[in-house]
Parts: sequence; structure tokens; C-alpha cells
Amino acid sequence: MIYNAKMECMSREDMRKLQSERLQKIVKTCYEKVPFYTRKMDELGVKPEDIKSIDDIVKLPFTTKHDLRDEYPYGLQAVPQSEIRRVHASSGTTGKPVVATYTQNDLDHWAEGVARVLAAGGVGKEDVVQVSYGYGLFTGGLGAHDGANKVGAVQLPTSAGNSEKQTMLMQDLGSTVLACTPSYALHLAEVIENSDKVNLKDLKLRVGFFGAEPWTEGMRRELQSKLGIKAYDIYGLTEMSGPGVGGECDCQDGTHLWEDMFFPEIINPETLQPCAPGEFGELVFTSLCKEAMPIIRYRTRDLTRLNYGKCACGRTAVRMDRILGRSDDMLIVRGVNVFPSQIETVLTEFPVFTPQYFITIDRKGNEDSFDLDVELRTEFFSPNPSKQMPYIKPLYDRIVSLCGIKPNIHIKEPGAITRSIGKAKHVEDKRNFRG
Ligand code: DLL
Repeated sequence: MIYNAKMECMSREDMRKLQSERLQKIVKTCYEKVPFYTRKMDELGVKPEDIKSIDDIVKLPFTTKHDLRDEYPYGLQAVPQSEIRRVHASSGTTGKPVVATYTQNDLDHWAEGVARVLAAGGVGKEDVVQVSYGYGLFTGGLGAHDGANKVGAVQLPTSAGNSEKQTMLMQDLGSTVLACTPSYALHLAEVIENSDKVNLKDLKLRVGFFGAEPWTEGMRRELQSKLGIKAYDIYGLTEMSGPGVGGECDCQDGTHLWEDMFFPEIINPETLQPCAPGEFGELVFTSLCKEAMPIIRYRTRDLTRLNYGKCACGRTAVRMDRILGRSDDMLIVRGVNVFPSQIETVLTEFPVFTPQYFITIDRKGNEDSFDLDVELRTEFFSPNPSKQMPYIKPLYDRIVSLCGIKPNIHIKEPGAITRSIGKAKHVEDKRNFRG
């Protein structure tokens, strides 16, 4: 189902016209109302009048997470405090979080973005949406909640955690839709598998909307088969609104981005120049409708590429490849670049392993070490190392050939790797704490 056919299926020409109009308006607001942007634009010698079409976006300054932290908490706000209806913050691991503020119109636009994603997965009035993203400053819970409200579905705000109870409610209250991180969905699937009270065949679950962290096609296969659902990607970030900057359609051939609200660019993170169409690079967004905290050319650090070809679903909205990872998540081990999601891709090719993994990087002498904890599924597990060897060798070879890295693989008992209820933590890099 297409929630807003006018916007999701607009011709490229009309979309560019709309984006041009909205960009001109947002740049004028930023220049006049936000001293940070006045200063940045003055430094580059660019005035709002110089922005005549969306192509002129390349004249504008970038905004980074660092800038948002410097302007903490309300430095980028373009409206008086009396117009603010909600505040969220992204979970910064160190230092101050990034704060996002919303007017009522911003909340409505945000809910529309999520509604488009849910509708693309066929969610409507007959559905019960179990929101197992965390509620709170994180945008996942309330974002998914407001989107479910917008499509007229029942909202079941279970939030994240308390997994036995979650799965009981899923069965008793007839949840048809699950919204949570893919790693938490995997955990819930395991809880169901091990439960004597909840039965997969008694669940009404039909679809899932998973995001907030990178996940792979292998993980999609796992979740679809374990939960008996169709699993859709939902993408977003606090700086633009939250979840619902884009999502997958039924074709599952890329994540559509809602370009009428968020203008995407792909740049080379080193040169900061636009990449050629279809080339991999860093995703950059300009919010085209945001009132409270409009942001120009925000460097997400997410690495992906864009496809402007028309989708079989009829939508013209550009499609983004799965996010490979954030440039900050890229591991450099013995001079080789690896993303944790590449390890997940390899691991899920081997049915004997669960998709759970944990990477520890350290430096021994002058050499980096790469230790990989994985779990064999119960039916294949044996504590006897000689019985584990036949499983380790093929995994090792595949990681070496695909990622160019030689891992020390450790087989753990099923369930031994810590499960997460929100965004999963897959890596500990101990090198940062040693000289
Ligand atoms: O994670 C918003 C969200 C909530 C999206 C629920 C989807 C579902 P932040 O905490 O600000 O906001 O983190 C944003 O998470 O820049 C990506 O690196 C990553 N991310 C979000 N969605 C996906 C996805 C929310 N579908 C950061 N695939 C982004 C891969 C994702 N990475």
C-alpha cells in the first residue's frame, strides 16, 4: 500500500522542483534564524539568494555531529521555545548527546515518514503494532508509535526488555507487527524458541520493521524463518527526525528515502565532493521540512549508495543500499578495513552457527589481534574442541577470503554471547586503552 502516492511516486522533474522550493525556504530560515548557519554561510561567502535550485546545495556548508555537540543543547533551534513540543536525544556513547527538538508540524511530518514505511509493508487498521524499540530520549519507541497511530493501527508500547513478558503479550494480544532492532528481534525469536508458554504457531505476527543498526540479508533470512514474518528495513536518524527517513517496500530491493522531506547526497568522505551516481560514499542529508531544528548537509557517516531507477512497486523515491556501517565503525586491523556487518554476512552463510558474534581487537606486541566469538547452534555444539574444528576451518577460510583478515575463532556455548535489547554492541577495541 502506498501511503502518500503524490510524494512517493512523484516524477523526478516535479520532485526536483519541490526540493528546490523547500531548500530555498529552509536556507533562508537557517541564515536568518540560526547564528551558526549565518556564520558558516558568511565564511563561505554564500547568501540565501545564491540558492536558486536544488543543484546549488553543493554551495552550502556541511554540518557535523561535532557541530551539533558544540551547539548543545538548543544552539541550532530556529523557532522560539514556546513552539517546541518534544525533545529527543541520540545515545552518544561519550560526551554530550545530540539533542533534537520538534514543533507540532515536525512531529506530524515524522509520523508521516514512519506511516509511509509501515503502509509499504501493508500495515493498517487491522494491525496490532508491538513497539519493542526503547521509549524515552531514543527516537525509536515514540517514532514507531506515532507512525502506527497515523496508519490507524493499534499501538502496543511494550518498549524494549522484559522479553518473556513481551513474547507472552505478543501471543495473548495478537500482535501482527513487530518493530525493534534486528538484534532484539533475534533475541525475541530465541526466547520464543525456548519457551514452553509461547508457540510460534499461535502467534499472529506477519511483518517486522527492523532498523537503528546495520543488518544483513543473512539476518533477514534468519528473522523471516524464525519468526514466520516478512522483515522490512526502516532507516532513520535523530538529527533528521528519527525512524522513518526511509524504508523498504514489498520488493525489498533497496530502502526508499522520503526525498520530499530529506534531501540525500552521497559524498566522498575524504574530498567532500559529490560521488558519481551509484558510487559508494557517505550519506549526507538536508532536512527540507523541519521547523524547529532544520539541518543543512548533515554528514551521517553512514556508508551506502543511491539508486534513482524506478522501483517495480511504482515508487520513484530514490533507493538506498543497505548501510555497510558508519565510517566510525570501520575497524582497521593490520592495515585491513573491516566492517562488523561483513562478519555477520559471512556468519549467516553457515547454518551451523547462530548469527550472534562478538569481536575483540587488541594489540599483542606490534601485531593487532582479531578474536571472534561465535556460537554453534545447540544441535551442533560440543564442548570437545576436536569436534569443533570441522566447523571452524570453513568459517575461517571464508572470512580470510572475503574480509582479508585472519580471525582467532572461539566457539561459545549457545546463548553465551550477550544479547542486546537495543542497538547491539558487536566490538570491543582494546587497542584504544593501551599506548
Ligand atoms: O536509530 C533512529 C531509528 C530508530 C531508526 C528505529 C530506525 C529504527 P539514532 O539513534 O540517531 O537514530 O541513530 C542513527 O543508526 O545514522 C545509522 O548509523 C543507524 N541506523 C539507523 N537505521 C538503520 C538501518 C535511530 N535501517 C544511526 N540500517 C544512523 C543501518 C541504521 N543502520
